[in-house]
Amino acid sequence: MEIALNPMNSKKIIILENNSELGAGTRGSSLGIAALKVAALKTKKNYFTKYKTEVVEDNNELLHEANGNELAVNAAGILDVLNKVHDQVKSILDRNKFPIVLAGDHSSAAGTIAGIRSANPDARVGVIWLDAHADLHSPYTTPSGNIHGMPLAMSLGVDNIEHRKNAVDHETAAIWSELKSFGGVERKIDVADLVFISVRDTEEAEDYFISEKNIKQFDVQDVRRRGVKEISDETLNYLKDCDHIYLSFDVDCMDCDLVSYGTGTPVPNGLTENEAAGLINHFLIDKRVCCFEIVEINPCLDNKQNAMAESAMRILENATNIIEKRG
Ligand SMILES: [Mn+2]
Repeated sequence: MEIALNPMNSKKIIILENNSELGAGTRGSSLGIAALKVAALKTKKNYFTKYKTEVVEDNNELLHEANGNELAVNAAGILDVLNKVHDQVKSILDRNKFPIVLAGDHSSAAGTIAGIRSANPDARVGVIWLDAHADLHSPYTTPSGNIHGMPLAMSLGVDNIEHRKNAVDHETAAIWSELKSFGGVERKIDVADLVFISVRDTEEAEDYFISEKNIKQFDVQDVRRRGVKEISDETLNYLKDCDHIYLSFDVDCMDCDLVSYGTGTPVPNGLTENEAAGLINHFLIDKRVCCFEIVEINPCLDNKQNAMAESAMRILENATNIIEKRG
């Protein structure tokens, strides 16, 4: 039987699905995109037939095998996925399309940033990181070995070895070196071009790094007190020398008690859905924002059925409309 779908009517946006969850410490974020698709059915807007979707081949079957690398769990499988994310993001940008990346765990962002960098080798790339966590760990500082806590250290090409907590063996050091350098450039971004929003659950080694490097950050109270417009304007102005900006939305930037526990590492006292949406919508008006990524939805952990995916889906629909309209 032939089933006719709506014609794809967007020429601008391509959805890139990366179902990899090798970087997370709890299981289920590979179902995050499926949960988003279920959420989309409620709105009857045919979101997923409007856009061409490309899929990254994952290595999630590796989860069923023992992994001996305790300080960089599943590193080899993740490196392979990140190379593919890099290639596919670069390819989408090379075709002058806007990639919306929907991913399982946040390690995906290292591949996305690498792809943006490769597509724009001479450009300065800024990063806006909406997250409860700083994701600045390396094998030298990680308390868990989970690589979804490391994508920014990979992208910045840093070890934070001054504040090391762990003795790293040669094999781990070698693959970590590859994780920092894949995609052809060792330092994809600079600490001066990074802005944290809603980061509130960090480890000491990360705190030292953030304070020593003077990384720009806005906490939840800043957003609540000053409003999304002022914070987003100040963020974009802070990144005024960047040619391109990547917007990374880890759903755990939102308050787990207000929104949902449907994410791998839920943290209280976060943004409301409206605050997160407001910030994202303001950022996306700026045409330098060249890629938007949503990560870490985990329906297996959701205490309110599919609430996290439904929340993320509302944000995604609004964000997509803004990208479509900005010309
Ligand atoms: Mn994260």
